[in-house]
Amino acid sequence: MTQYKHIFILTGAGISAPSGIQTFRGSNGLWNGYNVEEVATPYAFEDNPNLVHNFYNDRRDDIRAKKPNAAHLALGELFEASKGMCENEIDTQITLVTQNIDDLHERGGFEETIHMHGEIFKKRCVDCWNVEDSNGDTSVGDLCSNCNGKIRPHIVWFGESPFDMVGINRCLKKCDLFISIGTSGQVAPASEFVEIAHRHGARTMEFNMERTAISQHFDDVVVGDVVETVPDWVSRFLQDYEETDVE
Ligand code: BJW
Ligand code: ZN
Repeated sequence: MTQYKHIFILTGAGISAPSGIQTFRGSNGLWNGYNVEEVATPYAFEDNPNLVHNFYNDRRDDIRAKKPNAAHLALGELFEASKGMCENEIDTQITLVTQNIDDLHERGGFEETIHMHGEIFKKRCVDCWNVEDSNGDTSVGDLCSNCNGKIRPHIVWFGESPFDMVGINRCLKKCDLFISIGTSGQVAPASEFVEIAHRHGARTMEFNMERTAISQHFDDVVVGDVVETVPDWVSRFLQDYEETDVE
């Protein structure tokens, strides 16, 4: 396993599900009575900003009370090893891109997580794009401290461009191992990452509770709960590294 020089990890709602954060496309695709496909759009925010603010206020309260699980912590350990911040030092660059808007990767130790769909603990101005931390509720009356423009959640809705796509594409093309964890593969462009990485020569692995709509694109599919499969893979990866180092 140690031949990998650059690992790209993509995570989705399934990694935070064991922490108690609901996924999007479970049995009925509802989040506490809200339909994500209807509420997570710029049109919904135009038509009914109160509803959208309340949706994210509820989610923020929910997420604040949750804790990182064993899968987040295992990836945090991998991050520390890649930075030489612990006894396991690895000569592998790790890029972690999450579709999740929660902060459980950061709280689990992966400090440089890229949030392609935004962050629930940030808000921004619709006019000047001034981004600020947002720990409390937001509402229609909130105005930008920079230009008095309207405030919205710093979230990527359907039809909007995900963040950091230039850097993400660069990393996808140069990684030699692509890993997808806990995502259904139903939302583009994240659903296309595996094919890009594969086309550029990467080995590809999927970790999910069940086979997904895109499982056929992966070299290896690991079916099971991420709290078991991810720590297991990370510990084997680090152990393998140590053994190769000793030789
Ligand atoms: C476990 C587990 C355990 C559970 N162990 N596994 C037709 C019309 C209009 C638009 C489109 C269209 N066709 C395509 C589009 C594009 C559109 C899209 O893909 N729509 C589809 C729904 C059809 N995409 C966009 O609009 C995106 N923008 C875009 O494409 O811009 C163009 C562009 C591209 C490239 C460069 C520049 C420009 C934007 C997408 C924004 C997505 N936003 C959301 C909501 C905001 C965030 C939030 O509020 O939280 O992001 S939608 C929602 O889905 C959320 C998620 O990040 C995203 C992905 O969901 P995820 O993470 O995969 O969750 P689930 O619930 O689907 O799956 C969970 C998985 O976990 C399951 O597989 C379980 O089995 C597994 N699991 N527990 C292991 N314990
Ligand atoms: Zn502003």
